[in-house]
Amino acid sequence: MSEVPKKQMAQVIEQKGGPCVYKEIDVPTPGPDEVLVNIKYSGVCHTDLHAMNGDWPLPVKMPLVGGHEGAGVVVARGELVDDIEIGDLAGIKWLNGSCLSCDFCMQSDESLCPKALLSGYTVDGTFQQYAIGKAAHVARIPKGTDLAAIAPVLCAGITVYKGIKEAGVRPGQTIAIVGAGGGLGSLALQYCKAMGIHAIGVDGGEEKEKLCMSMGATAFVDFTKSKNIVKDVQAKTNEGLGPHAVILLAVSEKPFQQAAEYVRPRGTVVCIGMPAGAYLKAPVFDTVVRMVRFQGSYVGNRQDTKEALDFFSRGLIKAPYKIVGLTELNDVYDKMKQGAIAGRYVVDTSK
Ligand code: 8ID
Ligand code: ZN
Repeated sequence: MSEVPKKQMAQVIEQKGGPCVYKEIDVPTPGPDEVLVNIKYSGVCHTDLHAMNGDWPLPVKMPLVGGHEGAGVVVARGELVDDIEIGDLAGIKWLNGSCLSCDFCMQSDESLCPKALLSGYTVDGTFQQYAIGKAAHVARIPKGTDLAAIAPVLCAGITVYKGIKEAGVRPGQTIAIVGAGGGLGSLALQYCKAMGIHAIGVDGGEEKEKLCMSMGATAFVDFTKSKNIVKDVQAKTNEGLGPHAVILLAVSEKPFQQAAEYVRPRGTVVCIGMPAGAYLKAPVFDTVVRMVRFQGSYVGNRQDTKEALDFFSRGLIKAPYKIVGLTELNDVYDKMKQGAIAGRYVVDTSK
């Protein structure tokens, strides 16, 4: 561990509501089953803002180093770790660790593990130069990968890839992606394209429309202009029957209540976005006679991670991101609060 410094720079949330404070802290030491990753780039997910605001009914560690889309280089490992080497590229994602032996872990639903450790939420995350991850869970990143470009895949990519699988659609069918111009949304459009699925982007404003069409959306509906979202989304589908699935990524409640109305009969509404205090609401009669399915989808397991990263490595996933210094994290949150981010911001931990 000789080249690993004792001190590092980090963005620390010292109290609920923030802001982040850029300061020097100790470099952590990995436990027996952990690795220490020198984080080069970390994507900024809307979840990081939820964590800072403390607006979910799940207790958050405080003080906290946020971040869970961290890509970097393994610089130290615990004595039980023998399947990842110093110098290997690795990613620290939302699911930092899990027990690997409960019913859920045994069935590869690791995100449901009651002892799951969450990066940048229940354990310190990746808005620091050196972060810890359980070796079993860190994403293996192939040598030569562009670490800034892959960072958003570590949460946004894995999550939407899993969500598409949970939607149960086939190539040639149609998914409406709600919140398509955001971080998760732009990646969802790219995964749909790679998987041969038609994607209708739903978001607001011309910048996001342009982005969605360039990411491979087959159509776009602007929720800020539409007078009837239900009709407008259905009108973009084959025979006006509605999309086979809706993937909800928006951070507002309303679209969660509209989706059941425009999804195709026998279709699936996949909930991924988590607006604070929001509820799902749908008419029971319609849900029954249209045989609508509601599905929550929460990040992905280790195999989903491997598959989602493989799509990236094959050059199929190219979503836009802007690189800023770690020092500028509070500015990124300000833009995020205004819904003004098209795509993803990635912080460079050396700046
Ligand atoms: O595992 C999970 N379920 C998981 C994983 C990662 C992230 C869930 N999330 C959650 C985040 O916590 C957040 O609640 O997904 C949500 C979206 O994260 P994000 O993509 O990182 O957020 P963003 O970049 O701010 O994008 C949100 C988009 O929603 C649009 C906004 O314009 C923005 O582009 N949007 C909103 I707000 N209201 C909308 C509406 N009514 C809308 N789009 C369409 N219709
Ligand atoms: Zn995330």
